[in-house]
Amino acid sequence: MTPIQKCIVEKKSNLNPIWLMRQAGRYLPEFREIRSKNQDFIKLCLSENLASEITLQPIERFNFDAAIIFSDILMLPYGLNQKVEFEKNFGPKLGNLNLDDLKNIDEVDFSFKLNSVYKAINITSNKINRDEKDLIGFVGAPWTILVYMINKISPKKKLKEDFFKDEFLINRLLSIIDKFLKIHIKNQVEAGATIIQIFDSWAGLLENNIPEYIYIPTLSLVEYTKSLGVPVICFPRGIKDYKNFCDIVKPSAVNIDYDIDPKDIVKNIDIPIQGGLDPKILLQDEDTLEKETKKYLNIFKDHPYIFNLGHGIQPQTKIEMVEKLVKTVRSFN
Ligand code: 1CP
Repeated sequence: MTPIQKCIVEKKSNLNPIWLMRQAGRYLPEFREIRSKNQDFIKLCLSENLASEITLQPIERFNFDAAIIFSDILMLPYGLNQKVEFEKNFGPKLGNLNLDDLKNIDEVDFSFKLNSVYKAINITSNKINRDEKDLIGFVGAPWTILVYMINKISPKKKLKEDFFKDEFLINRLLSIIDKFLKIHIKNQVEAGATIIQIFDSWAGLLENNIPEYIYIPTLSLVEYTKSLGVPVICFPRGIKDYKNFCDIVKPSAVNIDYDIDPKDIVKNIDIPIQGGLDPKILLQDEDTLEKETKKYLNIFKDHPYIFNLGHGIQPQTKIEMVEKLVKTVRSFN
């Protein structure tokens, strides 16, 4: 069993496995080199050999305990035939939504469109030592996918006032998203993903109706993933009440964000915990990094804990700082 599986399934503490959210990406020079020759981001995600190579880059450099497949949460709307583009220095731009088109997509069309993602997982799965390392597949949570599909660009700090105006559209979309996220999860697991992480990057934008948009739709995916025999890690970024989230949604593990007090969490939540360290700490000096890293390790010393960040690693992060972080975690006891 891998260290992460021991931590999640057997609830062992003191193992401190480590991987980092967005570890395969922009802070790595070897990634930037590939990216500079591949301007179309979606096409790059769908180039199975390159996607697998990028997935393994941070493993080769830092020997992390898990690889996370190089893909994007927005492959879901892409698979549903909504146009998705990534514009430099701006972020994602999605095309218009047409419910009639969406209704015509079936499982076969969708899986065919995303087939290269599954091939990339399969190639990677055959290249890693599966007794030692996990291969993480992932999806965006229904709420976060809904936000991108309706808003069409990053909402940044808040939703437009008329976001909820078309109740029929929202309800139809949520049911389509639920169906295809499950297909996407199943395909990733069949291709070799050993854990699924659900990224709810915009959970913090919701003040009301959290059961309706977050708990219920996420619970549906968590139960489905567990039924496939695979652990599921949730990251409801910015949600105020992590304890309530865990009590209702019952993920196999939960990733906390950097605004959360880890001391409160360790007292109140008994499921395995992942993450927490503010990715901006990696932009400071080595001593601060060591101190902050040890703070998390000490607080979670008697709790099943997977070391990770409280959000994705920043593009400006220096390689030496990641090396320092890994060394601090690996030598802690
Ligand atoms: O080179 C580039 O310009 C592309 C940058 C990039 C990368 C490297 C994007 C565009 N996506 C990715 C890969 C990616 N995205 C991974 C790969 C595996 C890894 O190394 O972790 C993962 C897990 C994601 C997940 C993702 N995409 C999330 C959830 C996590 C989070 O950071 O909150 C979100 C919100 C996205 C959307 C997205 N994709 C890319 C960007 C710039 C964004 C965010 C835009 C926004 O702020 O709305």
